[in-house]
Amino acid sequence: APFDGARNRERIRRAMTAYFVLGPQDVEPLGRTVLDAVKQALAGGITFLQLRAKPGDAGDILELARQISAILPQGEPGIDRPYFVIDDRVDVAWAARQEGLKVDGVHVGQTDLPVRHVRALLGDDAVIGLSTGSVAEAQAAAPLADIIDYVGIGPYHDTISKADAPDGLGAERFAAVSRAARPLPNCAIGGVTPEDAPQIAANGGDGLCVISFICRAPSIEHAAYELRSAWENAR
Ligand code: TZP
Ligand code: MG
Repeated sequence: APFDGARNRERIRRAMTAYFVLGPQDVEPLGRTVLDAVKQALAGGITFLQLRAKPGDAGDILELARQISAILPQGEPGIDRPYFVIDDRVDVAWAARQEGLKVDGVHVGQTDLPVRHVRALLGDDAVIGLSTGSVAEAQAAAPLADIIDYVGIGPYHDTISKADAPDGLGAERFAAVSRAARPLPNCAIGGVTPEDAPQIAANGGDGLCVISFICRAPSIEHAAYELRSAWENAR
């Protein structure tokens, strides 16, 4: 494949395979810690990680990012270790990168800072993801393919993990959104489990993004492994 710049779109597309999102709110009610959950998910082979702490003070998120960074393997993201991004907080992602943490960038939503400003603040080699939930949002994202690195598309099914989320898109609407987002890599999020892998793969998805499937599993390591295997078998 031709070289596609410092951020390497095809490497990011491959890393959509098993994308794990979590914050204290997702695990602490279950008697787990973010750090333990991340350790186990790393052992299971996740390919992308997002720290999504809601609510979260900047200093607290930065401290969690330091702790996560310390347990991530050395080396290249997408090759030697999962990519690691921070949800919403461009300021925290910037500070983390200033500190030399293994924080690759940020994932923003439709009402966060516009992505051209995010790119200007974080620089050329940061990874920037954007949430999309409709064909219109994906059509607006696709021309920004020089600015953003991937889109999250969802909710795929109804979700229990995001209070203000609309109803699930279902496979057919997901297909239309993923088509509109091309050539950007994408992941499907919202009630996703390994069982969804064949349908998501058949409808233009590049990978599986989950909170509860991993956070609520009896074995986080096993769940992460199942998620990754399901995608590798389906694509
Ligand atoms: N954005 C759309 S759905 C969702 C987010 C953050 C939550 C996904 O969590 P789960 O538990 O995998 O449905
Ligand atoms: Mg957000």
